[in-house]
Amino acid sequence: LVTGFDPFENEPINPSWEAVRTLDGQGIAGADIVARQLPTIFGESNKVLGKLLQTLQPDVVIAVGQAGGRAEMAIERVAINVDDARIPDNAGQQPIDVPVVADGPAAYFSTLPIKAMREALRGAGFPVEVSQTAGTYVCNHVFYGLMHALRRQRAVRAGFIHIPYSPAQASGHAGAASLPVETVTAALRLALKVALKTPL
Ligand code: PCA
Repeated sequence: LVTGFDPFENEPINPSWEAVRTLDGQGIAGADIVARQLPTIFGESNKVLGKLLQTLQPDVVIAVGQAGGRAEMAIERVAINVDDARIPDNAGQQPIDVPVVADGPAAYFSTLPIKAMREALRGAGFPVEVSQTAGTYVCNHVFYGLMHALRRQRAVRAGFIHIPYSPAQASGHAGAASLPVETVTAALRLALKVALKTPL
């Protein structure tokens, strides 16, 4: 399962959805890829994701989101139990300093092979880093919700990747870095392959 988000904060598109949508129905390393969109909405996003996890029972989950201003793709290491929104979400909610899951642990680590993915992607020429924070907005909320939902399913590899603006988006943000959507899609295919092939 790969997910992307719908557009937020006045952007006409969200490159995370543009990059994953074309993977839907494709195969990779013997696995079928399902790509779905999540709403950029606290709460609702994790409801939609929870239903997808139940119905699909995926082997690997990579949630993808836009991180405008970042220069590289960022494989996130850790999800934290905090919602602290800089701007309202697509439903007008702006939670400040509240937990994603009441009484949940402070954080969860990604169960993706983050270093193997970084090496493979760099080796193939994609700009990528390991990131130590997914922020405190809807992306971290979904990353935390994902890891919490799968906390007892240790055989499922799951995590989050942030991506830069698309070139068209970056043209509206002076000086911002960008990465073509097709490049992101190719990198995500490789990331999925590594996640499927690297033993736990
Ligand atoms: N990026 C936002 C939420 C949706 C998205 O694509 C984030 O980084 O939290």
